Amino acid sequence: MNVQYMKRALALARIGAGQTSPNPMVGAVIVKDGRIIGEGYHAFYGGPHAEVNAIENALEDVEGAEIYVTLEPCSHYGKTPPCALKLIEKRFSKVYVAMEDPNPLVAGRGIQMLRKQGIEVEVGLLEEEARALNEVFLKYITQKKPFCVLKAAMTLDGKIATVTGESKWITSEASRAYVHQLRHELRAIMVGIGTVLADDPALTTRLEDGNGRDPVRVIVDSRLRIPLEARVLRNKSLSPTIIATTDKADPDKATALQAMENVQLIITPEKDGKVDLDYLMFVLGEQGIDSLLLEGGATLNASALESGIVDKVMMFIAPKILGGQNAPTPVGGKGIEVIEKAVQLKAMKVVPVGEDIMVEAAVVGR
Ligand code: AOF
Ligand code: ZN
Repeated sequence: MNVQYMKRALALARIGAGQTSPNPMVGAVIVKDGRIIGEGYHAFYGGPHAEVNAIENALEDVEGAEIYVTLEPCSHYGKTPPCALKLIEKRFSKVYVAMEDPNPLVAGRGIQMLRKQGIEVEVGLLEEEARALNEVFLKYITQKKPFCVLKAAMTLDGKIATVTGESKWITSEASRAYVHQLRHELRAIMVGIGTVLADDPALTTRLEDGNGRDPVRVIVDSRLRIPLEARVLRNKSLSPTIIATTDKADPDKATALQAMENVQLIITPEKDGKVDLDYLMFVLGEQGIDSLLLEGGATLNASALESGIVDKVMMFIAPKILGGQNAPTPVGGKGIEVIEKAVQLKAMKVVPVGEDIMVEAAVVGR
């Protein structure tokens, strides 16, 4: 057993980032006599699975070889036949699996199939890394709701804008580039109407190489205050803009918006006079949106945390201090009164990004 081979398989899997959704990123490495003889990964949604690509790329006969796969080989007939069968057919001697596939269609059956045919299977090598890599897939395949990342950029004293509302630019160029990479990798981006009225953002992906994929833009606007000239409605993007509103909004405005090219309306029931975010996540999930970057604004961030839709937070912190009693912070709303009821986070990680730091943590479900 060699951890390095699984590390390599995880690195291969990552190459598929942004291309495989809503399917997982998967990598595979074939080892014979202590040498890597084949490598593969799942390159794009609907394409061949990692194991098949690795076998295809192998430089020698794979019979008797070992294979390291970051996800349990599948057992179902989907867009491709089961990979577990392929491994049996090719007479692999041993399969190292980082984690079981949470897809209800697989869920241990792939491992079972292999073992039944006398192939040794070892599960759990670098499992934690594999789970982190596919955190989006893990949530989406089991709950059919998007994995939601709350992102905010602030000063060291926790301000997301000055007292006069100026927020361009708090963090460095490096942090902004990081965020554009996130916009490319996650399927949707969500902001509140307050942000649209204040900044008129385009919410597109701008990567240096120009190859970014735009996220689906979701604007939470319970009273349809969005101006018809807003950039998110006008700029040409291959991704649609979704306006999430309630049945209390002006029906004429709704009709006008619906008539616009590339614009879609989602009407949710009212919750405390606002869009029901949990219901919205359900509808977005139904549309195949597996992941969402919440670039909130204080009010929407508070509602999102309160309604329990947030899975992860990413706080970019710049080496600046702004002060100001009334300068906004990333989470507004009414606030929580007792520390005991705070939103709990775990697995906190600190990543230096240019001259800033990024603090990342998972929300502990309540
Ligand atoms: C992938 N790539 O390398 C592996 C996957 O729709 P299908 O037929 O491509 O099947 C998708 C399911 O197959 C996916 O949800 C996961 O459970 C399993 N494994 N999927 O896209 C891969 N190994
Ligand atoms: Zn497969």
